[in-house]
Amino acid sequence: EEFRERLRQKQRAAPQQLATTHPLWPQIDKLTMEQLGYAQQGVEGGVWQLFAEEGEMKMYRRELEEGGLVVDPLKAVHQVRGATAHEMAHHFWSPDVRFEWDTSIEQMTVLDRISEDTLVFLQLHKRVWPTAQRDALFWSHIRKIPPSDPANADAHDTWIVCNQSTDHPDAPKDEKVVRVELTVCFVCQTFLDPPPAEGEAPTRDNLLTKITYCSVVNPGGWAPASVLRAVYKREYPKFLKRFTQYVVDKCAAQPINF
Ligand code: 6CM
Repeated sequence: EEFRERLRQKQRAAPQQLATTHPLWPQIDKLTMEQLGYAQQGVEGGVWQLFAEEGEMKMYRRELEEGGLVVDPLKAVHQVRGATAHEMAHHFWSPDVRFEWDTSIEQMTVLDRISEDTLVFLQLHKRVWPTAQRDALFWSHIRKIPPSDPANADAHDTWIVCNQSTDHPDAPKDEKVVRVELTVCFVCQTFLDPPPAEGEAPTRDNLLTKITYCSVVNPGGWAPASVLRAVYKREYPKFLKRFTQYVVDKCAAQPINF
């Protein structure tokens, strides 16, 4: 019994493994900050073509092929009212709610918990006719970026989720399923617009969150360009609309989480 108690004490005292000691950490940190910079760049300059627009949501792509496969980079911007950047990013990252909004998934497994803010996911996606079924193996990291300019009083923290393909011993490639290669980032910033009245606490009516979503997905194997582009054109707007509405509805009756 004494031994068990000592063991319990030791377990309680054991520091949680820090992401910074994990071998993937330098890559996670570097890519996350690179993706943040990339997301913050505008879409002017003529390389981005608008392919979908609905209300505040605008989606752009750049046609690009690599080794005969479509890898079109995508960049979407959106604005929503009623939820914060933290709430948006949390729901995008959390495995607990993934099936509530990502309708492209058939199965999802968390293979590894690198740290409190970094998970390794294996996802099996729905098959798109006439191509082979796809899976995706990636680390997913969520991070808060404090405002760099303290004079920028109307903007709160920026939040980012960065997803990047990786390898994992528990996820060998299945010969029937093709593995995609992806780099995805989801970046949000909250503004108090309109600002609350002097001395009053903000309500959800004061929250305006600006969202940028960027992705580059290499299909990893044969897929006809026209089919892929048609699926992306239909599925990406559907995803971003559905996801943001899901978070707004879910948070509506809860206290604001900045
Ligand atoms: O970013 C999105 N979801 C994240 C969480 O799942 C994560 C996933 C990226 C997957 C990238 C696409 C894989 C391609 C598989 C084929 C798609 C089939 C669609 C079938 C629909 C019937 O970053 C949102 C991803 C939205 C994808 C359209």
